[in-house]
Amino acid sequence: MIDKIKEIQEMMEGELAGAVSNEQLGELKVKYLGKKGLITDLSKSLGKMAPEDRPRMGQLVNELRVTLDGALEQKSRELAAAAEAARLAAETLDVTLPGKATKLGTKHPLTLVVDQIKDIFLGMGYMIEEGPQVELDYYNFERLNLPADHPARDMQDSFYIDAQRLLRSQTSPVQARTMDRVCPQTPIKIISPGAVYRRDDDATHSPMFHQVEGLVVDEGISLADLKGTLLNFVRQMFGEDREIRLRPSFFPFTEPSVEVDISCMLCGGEGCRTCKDTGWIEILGAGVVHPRVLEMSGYDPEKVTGFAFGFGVERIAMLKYGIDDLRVMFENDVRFLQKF
Ligand code: 2NL
Repeated sequence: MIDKIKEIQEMMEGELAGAVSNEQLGELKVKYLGKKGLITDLSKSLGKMAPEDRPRMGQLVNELRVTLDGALEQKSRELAAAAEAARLAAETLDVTLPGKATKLGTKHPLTLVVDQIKDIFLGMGYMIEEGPQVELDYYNFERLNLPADHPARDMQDSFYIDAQRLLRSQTSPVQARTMDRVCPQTPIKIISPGAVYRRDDDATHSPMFHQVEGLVVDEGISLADLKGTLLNFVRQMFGEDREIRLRPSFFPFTEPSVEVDISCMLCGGEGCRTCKDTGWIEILGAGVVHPRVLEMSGYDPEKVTGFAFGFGVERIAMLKYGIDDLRVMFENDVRFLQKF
C-alpha cells in the first residue's frame, strides 16, 4: 500500500509539473480526485485492509489528497501569473512617443454671428436677456397686441403644445417678460437672442431658426433713435460704408412700423443678383413700440416711449458669409463648418 501511495504521488508530481493550462489541471483533478480517481480508489481499498493498518494508511491517503488539492491551487495561480506576465511583455508602451493631438473644432457660423451681434449691442450699453422656448400663448401673442382672433396669428401657423402653450414664434415674449419684471423702471435697453419656431421649410426658411430682437424703453425715445442705433449696428456688422433706408410697413406691436434695408455690400448699390438689381437688401423689421404693448406691462405710454426691432440670425450670417442655402447651417457637414 505504501508503495502504491508513493508511486501515485510521484506520478502526480511529475504530471503537475508538466501542466501548462487550466484545462490540464482540470483533467488532473479528475484523474486523481474524481469519482473514479486514483486517490479515491485508494480510499475505497482501505476497507479491504487489516484493521490495525487502516488508521495510518487512511492518514497517508488523506495527506496525499490535501497535498494534491493545494498543489493544484498553487499551479493555477502560477499559470495565471505567467499569462499576465506574458501579456505585459508583449505590450509595448513607449512613453516618449508624441501624443495624438485632439483636433480643435470651429465655432458654428451662427454662433460667430450671434457673438458679434452681442458684442456690438453690449458696446451700446444693452443687456442680454433670454427666456423660455416653450412659451405661453399669452406672452407670444396677446402681449404683442395680437388678440385671439387676430389674422396675423394664423400667418405664423405655430407649433402648439396644448391650448395655452406653444414653441415661441419670435423672441418678443422675452421683452414682454422683461418689461413686466422691471416696470416702472427705465431705461430698458435689451436684446434677446435665441431659437424660434414657425411652420416653414424650404431653401430660405427653416422650422427652427434664430432671432435677435431689441427693445429700448425710456422717456423721449423716437424713430430717430431707432435709425441711429440700426445704422451703427449695420456699419459694424457689414462695413463702415453701408447705408440704411426705412420703408413703411406694418406690425401689430409697433406703430409706426418699418422694414429696414441696407445698401448692397456686393455691388455697393449698383445692382446685382444678391440685391435683385435694386441696390438694397432687406435685413430687418422694426418700429416704435405700440402704446398698448407698453400699457400691458404697466408703463404709461404718455410718459415713456420705445423702439423695437427684430431680425433673423441665419439671414445675417448668409449675407455676411455669402451662403446661398439656409439648410447647410443645420446639416453640420464638417467641410462647411471648417470654413469658419
Ligand atoms: C419682424 C421683425 C420685430 C419687434 C420685432 C417688438 C417687441 C416688443 C414690442 C414691440 Cl416687446 N416690438 N419686436 C418689433 C418690430 C419688428 O421683428 O420682421 N417681425 C415679424
